[in-house]
Amino acid sequence: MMERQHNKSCSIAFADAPAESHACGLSYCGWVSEVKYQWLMYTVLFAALFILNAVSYAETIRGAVKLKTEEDAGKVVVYVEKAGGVFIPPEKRPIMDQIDLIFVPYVLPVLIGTTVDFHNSDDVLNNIFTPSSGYKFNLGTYPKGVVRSFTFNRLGEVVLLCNIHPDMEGYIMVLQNPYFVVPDKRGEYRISNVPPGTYNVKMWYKKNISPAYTITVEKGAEAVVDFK
Ligand SMILES: [Cu+2]
Repeated sequence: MMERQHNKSCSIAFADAPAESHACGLSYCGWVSEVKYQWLMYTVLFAALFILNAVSYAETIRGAVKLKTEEDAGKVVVYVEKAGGVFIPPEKRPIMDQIDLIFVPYVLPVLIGTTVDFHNSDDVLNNIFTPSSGYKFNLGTYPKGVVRSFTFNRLGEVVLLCNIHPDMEGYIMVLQNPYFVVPDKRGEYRISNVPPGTYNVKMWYKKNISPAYTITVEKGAEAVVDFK
């Protein structure tokens, strides 16, 4: 076994190393391995703290929406009216399905430019059309398993109807930025990673839009907006 000499000038840590810990192997010294292990642990610890910090203190808009029933939760969209920046529509297309003669979800908020896939999960034919101004599309009548798509390039609400089943009604909400969310069943919502700035926050609920709440999101902080 070769004894490996430490260069005392290489670092303070080396110079302070206890002599008895210098039992060395052919290529690595056990004490050096121990120091490396400690540095690795420190690196992992700092990385974990950094990630935890980023998660805990990322800018967020959160709050609650007062709902009459749990079912209403899926009929609400909370969104930032306008935000600066260039926003790329998601590659993964969101889905609007038809299940038991109901549009699912009731409302699908999307970033402008998003292509939505329209499914039919029913054993019967369904149709999708809209009379909403600016679109007036009809995707036709099609059976289970067929998927048709549409790209939404105009802002605002798009009502979805089925010309076979008059009770069917759903909505696409086309929004200017990706800072939107459908609250959970308790009416609570959280919009994460909103850049610091001042925004108008609104709530859409069954065709109605609330007045705007103007809030300022500070760096590393949360802004709370409750809709009553
Ligand atoms: Cu239908």
